[in-house]
Amino acid sequence: MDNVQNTVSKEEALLAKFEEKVQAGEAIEPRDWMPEAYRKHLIRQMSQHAHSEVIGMQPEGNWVTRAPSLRAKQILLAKIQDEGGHGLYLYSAAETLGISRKEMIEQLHNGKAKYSNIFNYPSLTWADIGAIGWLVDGAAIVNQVSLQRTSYAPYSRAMVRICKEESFHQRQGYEIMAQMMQGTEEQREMAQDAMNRWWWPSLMMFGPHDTDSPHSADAFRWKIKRHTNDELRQKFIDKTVQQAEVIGLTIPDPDLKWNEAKGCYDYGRIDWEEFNRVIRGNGPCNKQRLDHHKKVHADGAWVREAAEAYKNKHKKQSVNLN
Ligand code: FAQ
Repeated sequence: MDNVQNTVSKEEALLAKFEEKVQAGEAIEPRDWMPEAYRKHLIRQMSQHAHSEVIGMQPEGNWVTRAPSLRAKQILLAKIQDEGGHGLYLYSAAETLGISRKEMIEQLHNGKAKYSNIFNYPSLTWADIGAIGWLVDGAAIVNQVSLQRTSYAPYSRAMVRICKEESFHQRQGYEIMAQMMQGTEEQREMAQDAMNRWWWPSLMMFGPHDTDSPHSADAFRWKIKRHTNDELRQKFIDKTVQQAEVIGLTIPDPDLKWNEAKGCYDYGRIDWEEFNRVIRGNGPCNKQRLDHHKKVHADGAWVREAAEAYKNKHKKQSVNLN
């Protein structure tokens, strides 16, 4: 009985110290004690984030062979490669929480882990590549700038690096849209059509409204989140409306209106039924995205086996030398 009580009071003391540290704004490192719920919360969010980066390569990959110039192709290739790199930083950061990359991929494949709603839409024209860079990376940056100060240190460090690259991504997308808006009537229509299709799903990227966000309370208590879903969504809207105006694009929202009293834009109703349908696996491209990931993952098994064999060979050699 004494032993049980000792363990309980030791656990309570550790929890109190952890909460104190988080409240003081100190970062949590992998070797620090942390409550199981904090660890699980981070694994959920970080693995979802990593999967999003990697699955997010697919809609853009669709246009590599059809980029309209060598310059455009080089830029797009570099961007897609960056996204793969972001996935790798994030998987590595999540592994410090005691989950393996293999387990995370299994959870993606069996539907236990999600990835961002946005990557379940098709990229139909070259203007979609502009819209993805400008709107999707634009939304991702707003969210990730805030996550640079998240309480878990490996996640925060990954975010600092990722944000630098995302700014370049956002600009390449905006450049494509700006160029198309200076082009022919058909090109302008193509850019507006891409804007119409990507605008609302981009707003959904920030997650449900604060009143319907079950994870936010813990995320704030533990300083994983620094701003709410709605605050970040508003920030993105206010920034993007002006950028659209400059190049002559119309935001597809008849209720969008500057609110002088609040100092921000009011916007129309987001279709949460669509959001829920998409994140539950029934969006236009969910099956295609997951099937492709599964196939490529299986095709790459020999690379993982070769890397493992190489590592083991070197381990043996260094043991022999000692
Ligand atoms: N998509 O209680 P909350 C990128 C789920 S990277 C799908 O508010 P939370 C770069 C949520 O998981 C984009 N599901 O959750 C790029 C939860 O369900 P669960 C990825 C979503 O975690 C560009 C339920 O709804 N970025 O784009 C989404 O507190 C171009 C309730 O939600 C990140 O992942 C969604 N959008 O807040 C790459 C950022 N939103 O898990 C390639 C890090 C919510 O209980 C090309 N993540 N859900 O089954 C976050 O900041 C947060 O996780 C939020 C959601 C804000 C996304």
